[in-house]
Amino acid sequence: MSRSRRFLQVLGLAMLFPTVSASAAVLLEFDAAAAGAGVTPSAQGWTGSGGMTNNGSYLLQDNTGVPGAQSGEYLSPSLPAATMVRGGAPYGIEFRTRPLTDTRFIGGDWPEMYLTWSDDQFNYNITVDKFAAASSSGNGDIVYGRGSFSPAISNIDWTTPHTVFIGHRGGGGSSVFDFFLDGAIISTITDGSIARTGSYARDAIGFGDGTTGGEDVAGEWYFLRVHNVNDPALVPEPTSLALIGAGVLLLNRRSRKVPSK
Ligand SMILES: [Ca+2]
Ligand SMILES: [Ca+2]
Repeated sequence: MSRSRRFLQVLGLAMLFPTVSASAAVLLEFDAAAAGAGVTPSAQGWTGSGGMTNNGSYLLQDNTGVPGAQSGEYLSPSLPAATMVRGGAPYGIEFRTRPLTDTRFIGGDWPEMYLTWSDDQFNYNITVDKFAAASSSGNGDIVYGRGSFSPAISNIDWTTPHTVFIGHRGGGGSSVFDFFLDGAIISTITDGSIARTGSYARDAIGFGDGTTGGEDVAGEWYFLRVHNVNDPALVPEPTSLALIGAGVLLLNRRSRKVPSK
């Protein structure tokens, strides 16, 4: 390959995908579609009480038709120690989801459809909520807290699934979490607002229905990932990779017209 052609390709990559870090990596993942129908996180090293079904598109969390209140959650394999450190290195927790029934605005119901993780000092949790606190219709939110149901992302139309990305930024011994919805930054919450005592899912994530109390919630979980970057713009998406491929092809075609030196 000529130097000019190589230069054109590198230039093309830089133009098509300017912000991707070469070191961006997925640290752990469960992707329902990639796993395939019938395959649950239990088959990929996740633990927990489980109980969801995979239809080939998403994991279905639904015990609403079962008499009495149930629980069923998954805990990911642990990442290397100190992957999640308060005030430490970037990480991002990404998941695509859709609640099918509402989480009540009642303190003990926060784990009915939740996601949780812990760093070296604290445990954190968010709840997927079909309708905003105290509402039984309209749009919903992603809330944090246990009883306060404070919104990190509001006014989500859950008639379709959405992708949530929680980016960890550390510095000066403390952390903030940037909340993104479908790639757009929505809010930044300080660690102390979300932090709870506890170490469940340390250097890991857990998700699902974590309580046998309250009222069960049904919902869809499409994929869950932990990244070593804290901004979804730094995560290569399959569509972007396809664009790169198309760009390189185009440059290859064009470069045939450039005489070799
Ligand atoms: Ca609600
Ligand atoms: Ca439950």
